[in-house]
Amino acid sequence: MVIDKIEVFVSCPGRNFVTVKVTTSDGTYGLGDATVNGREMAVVSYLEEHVVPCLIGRDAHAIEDIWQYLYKGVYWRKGPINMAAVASIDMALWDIKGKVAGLPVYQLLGGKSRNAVTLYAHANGKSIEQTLDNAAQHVNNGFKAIRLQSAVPGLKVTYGVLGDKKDYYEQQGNRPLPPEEDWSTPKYFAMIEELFIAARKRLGNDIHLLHDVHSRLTPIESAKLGKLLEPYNLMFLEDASMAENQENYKLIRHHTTTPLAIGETYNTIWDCKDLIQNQLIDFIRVAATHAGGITALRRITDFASIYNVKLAPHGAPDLSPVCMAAHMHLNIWAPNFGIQEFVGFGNDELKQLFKHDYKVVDGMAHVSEAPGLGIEFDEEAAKAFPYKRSYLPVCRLEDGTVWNW
Ligand code: CS2
Ligand code: MG
Repeated sequence: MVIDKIEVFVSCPGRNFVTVKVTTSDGTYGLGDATVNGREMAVVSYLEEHVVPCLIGRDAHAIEDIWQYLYKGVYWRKGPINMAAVASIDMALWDIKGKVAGLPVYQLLGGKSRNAVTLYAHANGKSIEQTLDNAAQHVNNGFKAIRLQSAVPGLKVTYGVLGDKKDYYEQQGNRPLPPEEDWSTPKYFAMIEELFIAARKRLGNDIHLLHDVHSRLTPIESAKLGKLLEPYNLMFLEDASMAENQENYKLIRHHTTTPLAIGETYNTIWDCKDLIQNQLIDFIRVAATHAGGITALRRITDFASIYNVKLAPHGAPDLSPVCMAAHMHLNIWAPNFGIQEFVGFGNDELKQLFKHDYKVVDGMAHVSEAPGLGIEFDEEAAKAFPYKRSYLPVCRLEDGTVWNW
């Protein structure tokens, strides 16, 4: 059974997705996600020009060899564009292997470690009250873990808080140039403790609370924030600071017992290695699409388990439903699974294009029993939603300095 055809589809059902379909000589096909938010066409060209021609005629079962061929074999290792291309092929090959075996992918990984996958929902708001109203709604719907983000008074825009637009930020397709946002650390510090004081009062102590800083703080400011939030018992504080210099997290770690999470932009095990082996974080937030697929996430997860670090995959809507399906199989298998971020795929266009087979009940995902990944993509319907150039915002301090987004 050899690889016969590889097709790359770019569609915009509310936001852009790059979907890869690998078809074998016996007609079996598998799907992969290659979406790199705001840089979609770079991956398409990398796949079509440099990856696809090398794979036609290769054994579709040789997942590990193909992974190594695309990683070690290319000289230019790592990087988001390269690794998203590797990831999409890898996911599609696992999908195919499962279909041929007649088994869901989690069975090929070693079977279930739990009954269902715990999810965390997002609660955003223009005010603390609105954030907590949204959080209370998630609790009513059965969620046991919620990420809280609230607008910072005095800033023009706050990430994830959209005023009267209902959609999550990244679901707004068609931003032909990057919008800009402002940031002030003092204004943020004036709000943030109030959010968690009010959250514990309103939601009690049984709900897991999480928060994403989007790397806006320096390490010493992150250390201060971690200490400040200790009384409110967060499940984790995400992306407090950048960790291009992984030493940054030593400083944060030495000052606080608030659990730390990072990894959504990481592309390989090397990006997480020092943080994991020095036990500077508690959750690793890699995504199958951005860190090299199921093969790579399985390896990172096993490595992390030795150091008591749990898997908490990135789950923003810029990862397609194909990636989320792959995560579900990893999550139900991983002995050191922590939690899955889950914003959902609300819009109707998107539901027309992608059909997944897992079910969400009371904030838990019940994983697909269909052979392979349990995901379908309607390539005919996709034609009605062509690519639209769109960017994430750029962040600036109030004096105009470009800042971390
Ligand atoms: C966020 C994302 O979900 C998260 O944790 O950090 O919304 C992130 O900003 C986007 O995925 C960027 O594309
Ligand atoms: Mg994040």
